[in-house]
Amino acid sequence: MASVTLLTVWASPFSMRAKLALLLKGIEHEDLPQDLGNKSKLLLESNPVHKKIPVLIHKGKPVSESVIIVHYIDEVWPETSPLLPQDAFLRAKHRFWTDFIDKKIFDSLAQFMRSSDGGAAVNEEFIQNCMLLEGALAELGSEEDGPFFGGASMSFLDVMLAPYSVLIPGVEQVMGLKPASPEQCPRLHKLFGAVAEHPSAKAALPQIEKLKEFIQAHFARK
Ligand SMILES: N[C@@H](CCC(=O)N[C@@H](CS)C(=O)NCC(=O)O)C(=O)O
Repeated sequence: MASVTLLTVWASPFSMRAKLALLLKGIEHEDLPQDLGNKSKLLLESNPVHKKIPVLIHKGKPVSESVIIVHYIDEVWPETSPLLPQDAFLRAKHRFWTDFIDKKIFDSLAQFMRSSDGGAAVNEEFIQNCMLLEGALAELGSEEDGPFFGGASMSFLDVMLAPYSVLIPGVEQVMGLKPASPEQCPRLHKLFGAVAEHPSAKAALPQIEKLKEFIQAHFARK
């Protein structure tokens, strides 16, 4: 096994985060794609509590949970592309909005995907959550500094959010999600546009067309 190995599923937004952090930092690693319908001994032994991907195995030691994995990567390889800001208050902000993304953005999107009534109410909630995130972008940095939370370069929060740049259009195009408009969330639209152009993100995130096939096969309402 390589010194750095990622147990992964390509369509998982959580896997995408770990992969993107590794690529941003230029860390040599091996991907071990997992079948969640038939979990490997390695996955079960590496993440015995949740039995979920992603898991990062570094020098034989497993680290689970995407947020914890990206923190770990940033701490172990601090010299290239630091992801979290130096300032403790700004670090707290990155952690706060990461928690918001996982608790509010992900949950409202997942609820929309599971809804049996067309999901209009939860779609509205999703848009409101995106608008709160838009406010965070304005609060944490000026547009002149660059499109990302990290200004010109991707930061921790950008890594957390990047998978949504493919997930949202995928769910929009397959399941009819109404995303926040460019008028409602101009900075968020620019951020997603910049993610689509970023070389590491291009390598870490799937093509929207491929993701759409996955969403169609696994989530589309019959
Ligand atoms: N909070 C976890 C979520 C990871 C997660 O939900 N992984 C899913 C795939 S997207 C999984 O492994 N599911 C397998 C299962 O639930 O049995 C993280 O951030 O890493």
